[in-house]
Amino acid sequence: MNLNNKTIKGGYMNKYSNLLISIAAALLFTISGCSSFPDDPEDKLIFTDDFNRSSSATVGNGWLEDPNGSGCGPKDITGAISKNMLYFDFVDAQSHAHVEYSIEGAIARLEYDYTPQFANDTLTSMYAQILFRDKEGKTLGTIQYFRVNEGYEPVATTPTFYQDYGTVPFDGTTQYVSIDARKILNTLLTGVDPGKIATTAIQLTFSAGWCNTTARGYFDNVKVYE
Ligand SMILES: [Ca+2]
Repeated sequence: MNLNNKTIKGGYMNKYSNLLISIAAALLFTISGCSSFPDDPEDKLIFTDDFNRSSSATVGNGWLEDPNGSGCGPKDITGAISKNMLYFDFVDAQSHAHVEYSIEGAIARLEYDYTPQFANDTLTSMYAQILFRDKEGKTLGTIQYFRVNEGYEPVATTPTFYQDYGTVPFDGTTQYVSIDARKILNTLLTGVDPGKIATTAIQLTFSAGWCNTTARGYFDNVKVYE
């Protein structure tokens, strides 16, 4: 779903539908005693980061930073905080940089926004990975939500790897993502034993395939549910 969908969806909300929702929420409160009204009542929000903090060269709030590390040009590019978002800024660079946040157990859902701001070449991508790991830290299975401007082909699903593939313009439009990790784990990652999952790592990656790529992008509003 992109921002346009969000806007269209919001456009349907008139005062009457708001009233109906209020009545429905009031009924739910009465019946269940539940004060919240989540999308999926089974999912519980366990981690959130809106990156609303001072601009900084480091991301903070428990995120590990992994620089691009290889390829042409500078090899020390990491995430930063800019405009109250997580920011990646490649200038004449290559390869991929990511940040990672680790959570105990298997997560149910990951949501975030991202803005592919600018890219001067193809093979520029922004993606999230959900890595299910055992107690030794070995990755048992991976969900990858992959978006590239142009040039990469989809990667086939295996019992331990699932890719949601798509193309996206680097034109500054904010995109919303919701990944049903529990469903993918239970139905597609058939090679992963859920009982062996000790931690889930969330990785947010910015990647440039060509030398001399100048590209920028933001991630924001990360929400993790269990
Ligand atoms: Ca923010």
